[in-house]
Parts: sequence; structure tokens; C-alpha cells
Amino acid sequence: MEKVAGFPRAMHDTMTIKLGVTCFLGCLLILVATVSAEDALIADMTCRAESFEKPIWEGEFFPNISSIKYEGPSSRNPLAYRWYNAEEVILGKKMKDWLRFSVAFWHSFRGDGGDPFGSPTRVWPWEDGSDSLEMAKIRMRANFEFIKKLGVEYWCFHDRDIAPEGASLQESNQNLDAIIALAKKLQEGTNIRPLWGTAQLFKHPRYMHGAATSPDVKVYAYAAAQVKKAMEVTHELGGENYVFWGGREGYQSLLNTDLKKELDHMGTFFKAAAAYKKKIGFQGTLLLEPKPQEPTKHQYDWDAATSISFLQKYDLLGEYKLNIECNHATLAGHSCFHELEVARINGVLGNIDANTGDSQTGWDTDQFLTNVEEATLVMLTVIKNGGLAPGGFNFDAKLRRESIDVEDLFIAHILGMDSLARGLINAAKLYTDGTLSDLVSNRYASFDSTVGADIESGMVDFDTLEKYAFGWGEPTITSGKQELAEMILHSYT
Ligand code: XUL
Ligand code: CO
Repeated sequence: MEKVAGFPRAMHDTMTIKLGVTCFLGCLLILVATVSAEDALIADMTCRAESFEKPIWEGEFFPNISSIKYEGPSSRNPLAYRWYNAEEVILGKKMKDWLRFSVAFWHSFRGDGGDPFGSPTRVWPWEDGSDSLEMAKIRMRANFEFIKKLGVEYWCFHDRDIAPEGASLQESNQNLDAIIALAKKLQEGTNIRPLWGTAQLFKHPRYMHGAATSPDVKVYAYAAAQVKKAMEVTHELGGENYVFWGGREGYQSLLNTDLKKELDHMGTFFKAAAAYKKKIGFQGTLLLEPKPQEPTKHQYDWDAATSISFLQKYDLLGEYKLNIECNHATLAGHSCFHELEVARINGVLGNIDANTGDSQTGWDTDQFLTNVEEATLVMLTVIKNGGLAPGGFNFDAKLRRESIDVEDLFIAHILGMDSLARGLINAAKLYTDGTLSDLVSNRYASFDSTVGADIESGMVDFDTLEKYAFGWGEPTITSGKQELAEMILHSYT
């Protein structure tokens, strides 16, 4: 670990920034007060020396943690992978290409452990707690060191979590440009790129009635301008997708809401976004992220099926896919497997926000997905989908409020990555073995007959079906074999 003046490099640099301010005030006090000439001189020299130091944190942010390596399932090292072996080939593809892991900037670098009942618990060592541009630059450097040490290649961001909101839209755009320039520099010579970017259209009070679904045309325009800029910078950084999560696109009361108008506005907004994507030559996939509620009581992108029918109605199906988040799936009363399968069979499975909820907690806890059976089912869908590229797995997941060490941030990601890697290994065996898919196809075997094939191609009318029903008589009932299906799944988890 590099040390400067007896402190780890990173700690020293933060102190330099803080000292810069305290020194200035301290200098004045000491020089004005009646202290010895020697004390005043020492104070003056210290202050000069400190104020000449560049107030930029350029040292290591995680000095005690080196690059995370694969050590295999028997390892007991919490800072090593047990299952995620990036180069290992599974069903003809490297693990890293099946999984395409991404770090979510907002949780990892803006999350502070605060919840509706309590104050923040977590202050990363480099944080000064401000929303300044300088602090934003420091965080971006920390993000890149973290990504490199984890050995992943993607990160995801909202415009406003990487750069502070300014006094005007123009100033916000300038702040964003400054951070994007730095991120671009940090990406140079690496394979690191954004998996996706997005605009934060839910935090600022202007969006309290919605963004694309706001009743105020000025808010609609502001949101469009924000998306325009966020899409431009995602493109500039070589981002592979662009996400729309409509946190405020819904209602709190249907009594004051024109449902049709709001949905129509959302449709036109998404049409304009798709047109703008083409205009700037952005090749990334546009993704809608369904969530039923929270923060609003009803969000329009309720679940995969609702979002697909919305895309169909507004003729957007060719332009958009879905970003399925597991905790959003459970909030909608589904399993993650259900949402993924609905997206897959409709050809719109674009990306996964990998997280999970807590069965005893009713809200979006955004925990890291660590349940191996759930991970196996998630990966079974991904295998059937032929992978997710250009999408991947974004860890839209946060540390619990009580986890406050930088080491916890690594451990959480390592466990999340290992769980999905283990899920991939299990799902590949389950898929190759074929017992489960045979069980499923056997249930539908009667449709393999000539009559069945004719029915499936829509050639048989009700009169003909009635004739068959009279002739065949009472159908014999057969077992659904759910327990056997579960037994097969368990034999691979
Ligand atoms: C909120 C959520 C968002 C989106 C991006 O529940 O999942 O972080 O993923 O706006
Ligand atoms: Co999400």
C-alpha cells in the first residue's frame, strides 16, 4: 500500500482536500491571535505547503484489496471467486460472455444506507458528503478502480448520480459533460463501457406528477431534453443499451388522472426517443424496465406482459426490449423466472437487473441475488434465450444499511457474481440433461398428432372440434408431475 506522510495514499488525499479549507481558516485565526512568532510561522508554512497540493484523489481507493481472482469452490477467501471463472467455457461461450456483469453506480457510489426511518450509515472514506463536481470526479475514479479490481467490464448510471444537477438544464448538461470527459479518459485502454445509461426522471420535485406522463407540457419537454442528453452521453461512452424506468410514470389517484392521455403521451415520448436514437446513430438497445409500484401506487409499466402490450399498442415493439428486474417481478406478484420467460417468449428479453427482494419485507429491498435455485432458473431462461448480449446483468443491488465497510461492497458483488455463475453451471447441466424439457414436451405430446398440428396452425374450426370431442369421449386425466419437476431441478442445484 502506498503511504504518504504515514497515511495510506487515498486517506492522505482526502485529508489534503479538507486541510485546504481548514488551513485557510486556521491560518487566519493563528495569525490574528497573539501566539508566538514561531507558531505563526509553522502554521503559515504548513498552510502554504498544503494549499499547493492538487486537491484531487488520485491514489488507491481500496488500498487493502487487490484484484479479485478465481480460487474455486473450496476457497475460504471472502475476496475470491468460487464459481465465477471468467474464461471458463459453458455451452460454447465464456462465462464472462454469458454474464456480462455490470456495477450500478447509484447503489455502489451514491448509496449511503439511509432509509425512510434512519439517517445514512455509510460514508466511503473518499466522500465529503457534498454534491460538488469535484466530488463527482473523485467518485468516478473510485468506480473505475472498483470495476477493474472486480474484473468486470460494465457499469450503469443515471445522469444525475454521476454529475450534480445545476441551477439550470444548461448547467446540468455542462456538469454532465465534465464527468463524461473524465469517464471517457478512464475508459481509455480498457474494455470497460456502460452496459446502459439512463436519465433520472423521478427525484427532482418537477417530476412529482410524472415526466413523460406529467400533465404539464413544460415538464414533458424538460424530461425529453434530459433523455436526449443522457442518450447522447451514453452513446459517447460506447454504451450498449439505454434504459427507461418510469418511477413517476403512473398515478397516485385515478380520480385526478386522465389515464388515456397519460398513456398516449408516454407512447409519443417513446416514439420520439426511438427516432432520436436513430438520428444520432446510437446502435444500443432501448429498454423499458417494468415495475408495478413504488414510488407511485400504480406504474404504467406494471410488469412484462403490461409493458409488451403497451409497446404493441403504440407500435414500438420493434424498437424496445425489456430490462427485467427480479425484485420488481416479485413486487408484481410474479417470480423473476416468470417475468424472464414472458419477455423471452415474446422476443424482448434485453437485460436483467440482478437483485432480489426479501420474502418478509414488502418493498424493493434491492438485495444481491444469492439464492442458488433462483439463480439457476434465471440462467435457464438466459440459456434458452441464447444469452443476453448486448444486454447483461446489472447489479441494481445495494448493501444492507448495516454493511458499512468498503470490503462489504466487494463481498456483495463477489457473492452476487458467484451465485449467478453457479446458477449458470447448474442450468447448463439441467439444459443439457434434457429430463426437465422432456417432461414438459411429454405433457403436450398429443398436439404432435395431425389434429394437434392442424389446431396449432389455426386450421380447425369449432364445428370440427365438436365432432372430435363427440368421437373421443371423456379425456383421460394425467398427472402434472410438478413434484417430479422440482426433484429434477433440485438434483442440479
Ligand atoms: C428502481 C430501479 C432503477 C432503474 C434505473 O427500482 O430499478 O434503479 O433500474 O432507473
Ligand atoms: Co433497476
